[in-house]
Amino acid sequence: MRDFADRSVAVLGMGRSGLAAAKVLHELGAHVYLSDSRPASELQPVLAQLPAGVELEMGGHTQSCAMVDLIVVSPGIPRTLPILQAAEADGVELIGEVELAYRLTSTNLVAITGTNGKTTTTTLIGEILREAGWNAPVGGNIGIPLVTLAQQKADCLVAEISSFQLETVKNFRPHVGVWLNFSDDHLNRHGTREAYWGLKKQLFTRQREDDYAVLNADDPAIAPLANEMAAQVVLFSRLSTLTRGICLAEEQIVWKYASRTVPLLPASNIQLRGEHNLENCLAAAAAAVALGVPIWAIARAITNFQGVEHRIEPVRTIAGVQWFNDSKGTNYDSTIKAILAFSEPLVLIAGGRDKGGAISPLIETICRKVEHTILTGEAAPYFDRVLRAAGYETITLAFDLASAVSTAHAIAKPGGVVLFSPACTSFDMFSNFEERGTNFKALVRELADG
Ligand code: UMA
Repeated sequence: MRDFADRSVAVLGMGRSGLAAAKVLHELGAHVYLSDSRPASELQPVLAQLPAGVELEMGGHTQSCAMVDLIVVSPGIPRTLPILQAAEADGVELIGEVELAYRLTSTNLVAITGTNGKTTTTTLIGEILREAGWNAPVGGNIGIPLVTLAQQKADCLVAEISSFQLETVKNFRPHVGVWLNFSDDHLNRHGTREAYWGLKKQLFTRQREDDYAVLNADDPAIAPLANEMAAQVVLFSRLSTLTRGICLAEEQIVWKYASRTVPLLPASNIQLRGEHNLENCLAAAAAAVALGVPIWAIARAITNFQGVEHRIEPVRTIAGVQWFNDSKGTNYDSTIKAILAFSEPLVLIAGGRDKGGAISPLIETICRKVEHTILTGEAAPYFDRVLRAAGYETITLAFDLASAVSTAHAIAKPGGVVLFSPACTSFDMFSNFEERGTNFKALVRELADG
């Protein structure tokens, strides 16, 4: 499976994933054909990063990219693309970069999926393992593409895995799989909630009895799977006292196994806001105990963990108003969780490109918890309409993020919070959520103190 010498491989997409796959395959001696739908004029910075010998196609994917032994497709490109469907019908194997990474690595994988909290939990698991002295590089859907890490010598690899990446796995089998939570997301790509759920489940379907499935016992879409896993199940729960697994007892995070209750750390040690972040910590602790990490390392890493950029990230306090950047709030559920993390009077800035799904829980949460909502981006008229239909009227429409920030500055009162949590993707106005969040923070830093 690891022998790619002299095989012809088409890599679709010249983004982070495709570039990484093309480089690794080229190093392994494959004939690489790299194809992107964007024209050459937009790809100049990318071309400079490519090794000589990689064959290029730009401005679209032609039949040539299907006349190969193997196609490696980037996660942003759906496998429903006609050229891909035709190639598969002709017997060409189609995989994603994560599957390629799996075929190249001999290291155990810890893979984290879920609708929300993936990045926080993945980063925290990496921190716990680092604290314990493990060499455990972190990547996948965040940061470094998994294929870049695949051939490194390591104790294990820690990877955030998205539903997009799970569309194109075949053999992928993590030693520890974590499923954090499940709610409507990416329906514009996957079509139905069931299809999206089925993709997430892919993380566990090839696991064996010496592997571990870390599952959220509180999530009705996930908990029933505990009875059908081939892997050993480690449950975590914020809401119930489990007989086995990671849960809360007398305000401690505890690990229950074989009739024993082992305290890990006081829940109050967690620095991150929100019940969802408590769940992320429980999940990370569950993955760590599955891996046999010492308790002191789990406790110390969780205690010291300050969260990741763009997730309820404190930006600054101006005249008694705290500002938070939650640009990674790219779906309704994520924004609901961010809103619920605050008890202070709240001004919310939301909007971007809507991803669809059941919006009423978000509307209900805004009506109940948010004093004033500032809407921007493509979704603004739709959010405005559904909020007003629910009887909520403290809304301001902002032309762009800069005017949203200055409006929030004028409205928020001392003791309050301004939360930027879009509930939408950034693609209407920015390249990605990182650029959007960085932009927001720059705008907030420019505000006058008084
Ligand atoms: N492209 C084509 N043909 C098409 C469509 C796109 O050639 O039909 C090209 C684009 O012109 C572009 C490239 O494909 O050059 C983009 O590929 P991509 O969208 O897969 O993006 P990458 O830069 O390769 O980043 C991908 C992940 N992106 C997506 O899943 C959309 C990154 O996750 C991931 O970090 C990276 O691989 C490395 O693993 C980002 C993301 O938004 C963070 N993920 C989604 C999310 O978290 O919600 C799933």
